[in-house]
Amino acid sequence: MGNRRKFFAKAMLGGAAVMSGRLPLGRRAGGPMVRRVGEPIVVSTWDFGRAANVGAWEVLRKGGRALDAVEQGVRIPEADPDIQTIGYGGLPDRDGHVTLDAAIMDDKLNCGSVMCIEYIMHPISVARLVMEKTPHIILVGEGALQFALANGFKKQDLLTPKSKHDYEEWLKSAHYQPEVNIENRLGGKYNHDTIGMLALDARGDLSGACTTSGLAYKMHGRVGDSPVIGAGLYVDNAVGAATATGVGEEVIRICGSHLIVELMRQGASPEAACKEAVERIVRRSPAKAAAIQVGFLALNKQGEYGAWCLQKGFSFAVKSEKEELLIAGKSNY
Ligand code: SD4
Repeated sequence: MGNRRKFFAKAMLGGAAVMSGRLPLGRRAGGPMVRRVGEPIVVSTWDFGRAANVGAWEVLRKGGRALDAVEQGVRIPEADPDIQTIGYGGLPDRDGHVTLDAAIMDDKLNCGSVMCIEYIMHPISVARLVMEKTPHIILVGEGALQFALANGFKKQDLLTPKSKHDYEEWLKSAHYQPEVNIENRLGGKYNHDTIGMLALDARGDLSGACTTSGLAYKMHGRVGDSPVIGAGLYVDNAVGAATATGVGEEVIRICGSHLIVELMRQGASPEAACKEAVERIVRRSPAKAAAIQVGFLALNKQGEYGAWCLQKGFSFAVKSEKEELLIAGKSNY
C-alpha cells in the first residue's frame, strides 16, 4: 500500500471507535503520540496544506517562531494561481470582485484580521501588520486596502483568466448555492477551500493563520468565518489552537474554533473537540448539515492533532521532524 493510502486507512480505522460514540470527550481516540517539548509540528487544512507546511517547516526547523511559520506557510497557497479558493486566482463574488479574508493569532492572544480586502495577494501579511502596527484587530474593505498600500503592499488584479472564465460560466445561470466540495466540481487542481494552519514551535508556543477568498460567488461584502477570531481561528497558548473550513456561516454561529479550544481546556482530545463542534452544527439542523461541508482541525499544546468534518472529502496535512502526512478527516456523513 502506498504511504498516502496507508495514512488514509489508518485515519479511517481510528474513526470507527469514535463514530460509534463509545468514547466520551476527554478520552483519546488513538491519535498521534504526545511529543516532547522542543519538537515542532505544523498542521493545515486540505491537500494544498502539504506544500504550505513545507514553507512553514522551513521556519520551524531552524527554531523559528510559530507565528512566522504560519505566515510563511499560508503565503504559498495565497500566491498560487491554480488554487481558486485562496488569494491570487481566488474565485470572485457574484459581482466579479475577488475579496479576501484572513486572520492570524499568536501565543499571547494577539490577533489581527482583514475582511473583504481586494487587490492584495497576501492578506495574511496585512492581517499580521494590523496585529502588530495598529491598536485594532480588524480592518475591512477599503480601509484594509488603504492600510496595505500605505505599508508597501502592491495593488494587483487577482482575477486570473481561469477564474474569470469560471465566473462567466457561472453567470449564465447565476445560481447561488454553497455546495459540498464545490471547487472540486469546478475542476480546480486542488479539491477545496480555505487554508487554516496551526503550528507549535521549538519553544512550545502556538500560533495560527487562516486565509481564503471565501465562498465562490458570495454576495458582495459577505465575510465568512475565516477572519472572525474565535470562529475560523483561535489560539490559546495554554491549551491549543483550532481552525475551520467550509460554510462559514455555520462556523460563526457556534464560535467553532473558540469552542474547540475550550473543549480541549476541559480535557477533550483535539479530535473529540472537533467532533463535538461538528455535532453542534448537526443538532441545529440535521437537514442543512447533511447538505454542506464544514471541517475543523485542532492542535494542542502537547503537539497532538485531530480533525472532524461533516462530509467525507476533507483532508489535512501534518509535518514534523518525524511525520509528513495527508490524513482523511473523519466525518459524520
Ligand atoms: C468561508 N470558510 O468563507 C470559508 C470558505 C471555506 O469551504 O472554507 N469554504 O466561509
